[in-house]
Amino acid sequence: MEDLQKTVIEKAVLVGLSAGIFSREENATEQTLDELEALLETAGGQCVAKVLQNRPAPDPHSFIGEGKVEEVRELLESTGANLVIFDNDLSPSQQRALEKMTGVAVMDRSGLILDIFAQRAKTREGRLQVELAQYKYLLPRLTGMWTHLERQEGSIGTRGPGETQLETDRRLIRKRIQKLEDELREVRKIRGVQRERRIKNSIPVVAIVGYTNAGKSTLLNHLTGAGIPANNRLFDTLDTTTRQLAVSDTLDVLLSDTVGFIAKLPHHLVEAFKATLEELEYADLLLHVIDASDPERSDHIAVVDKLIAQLAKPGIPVIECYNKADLVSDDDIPRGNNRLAISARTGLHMDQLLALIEKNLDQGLHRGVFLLPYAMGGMVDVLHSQARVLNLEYTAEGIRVEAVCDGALFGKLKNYLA
Ligand SMILES: Nc1nc2c(ncn2[C@@H]2O[C@H](COP(=O)(O)OP(=O)(O)OP(=O)(O)O)[C@@H](O)[C@H]2O)c(=O)[nH]1
Ligand SMILES: [Mg+2]
Repeated sequence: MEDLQKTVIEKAVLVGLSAGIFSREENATEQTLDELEALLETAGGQCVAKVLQNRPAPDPHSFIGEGKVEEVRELLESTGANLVIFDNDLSPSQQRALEKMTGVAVMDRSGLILDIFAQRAKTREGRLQVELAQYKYLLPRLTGMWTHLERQEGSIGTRGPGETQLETDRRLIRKRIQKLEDELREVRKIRGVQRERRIKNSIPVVAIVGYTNAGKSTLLNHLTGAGIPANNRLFDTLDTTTRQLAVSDTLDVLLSDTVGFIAKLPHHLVEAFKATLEELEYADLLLHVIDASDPERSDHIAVVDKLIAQLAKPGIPVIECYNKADLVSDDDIPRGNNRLAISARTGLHMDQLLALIEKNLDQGLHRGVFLLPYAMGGMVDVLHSQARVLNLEYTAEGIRVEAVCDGALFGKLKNYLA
């Protein structure tokens, strides 16, 4: 696939519709078209022209109106492009109508994002999730799809379920969806067991969330030396990586990197990626990483805040990390509680970030090494059930226990501090 990408650079015309009746989410603007271009480049394609159409409402048949479609067709001819990508979501019938009118393949933002995810997914779970989302996206688009268009395999929009599968009937695809859902349930069961173990060990979970390319993976790497790839491209990370981080003497946390958010994330994908995003649901604290140097940052913050509201525990504390502070001036960063300028690249204010994490998770815990007489052996069970035992040794002098416990238990054991 990588090789193919190098040789076949697909040229595409990008089209967006700005309509009075659209919500802010649905609407296309010059900025969302620029983002679509970045997505296209991420997928290995090249944008040759961008068209932004204004109408009070979409045309039910041609979406942007026949005159505009004609304009797009001419652009295709003059540039030699063979693909049109819409920034807005198209219904399956609109997509088909537009393919007929332009004579080339037409896809929408959801289709493009799905394609990128298909290129990126590496773990079994990631692949299952993407494949499931692709089938769900394709199912209503099955009839006649691609049949009138000759497209090279491996080009944008053709990855994942292959042509031959697409030609099989819907019943088979539904069956496949069923099977994928079963497999995913299995994978998730394992994840659930791992999570239970964590809850039992009562290590707080901190999830790093944020818009794609904000610097989430770089932050995890900086704090934990996780060594996961961090690249200047959209959706670099699809799999959750979790590492333990010693925040202070008494506080260890599990820090998780998550998949990046983007405006107009296809809802099939949100559904399919629930498992990955489940990290949010179980997190005790969120680090919302913001690319402070991005002119669209306030829109990005809004998108992420909305998804947090949907996916995380209500009332969960969020630390807003204005990242890439090395690229902007100090005045450009808003102040406030739980807000901080950082640079995951240079390490700026990492100590302050750790202090803020500790403050948010303050559980009044104490860490101590106790030397218990053997007559107090029963206390070992108490410690196991109510504290986090880090170390336990039976010595000639007594039972030596290193543990993190709450104030009440610590008070009881104070006299036995080694
Ligand atoms: N100048 C600067 N660049 C940064 C900083 N943090 C991250 N970057 C760069 O921003 C780009 C994206 O970083 P990633 O850590 O991959 O971003 P991400 O949020 O994990 O992105 P996705 O996984 O694609 O959602 C990379 O090129 C990083 O080197 C920073 O503090 N300063
Ligand atoms: Mg990442």
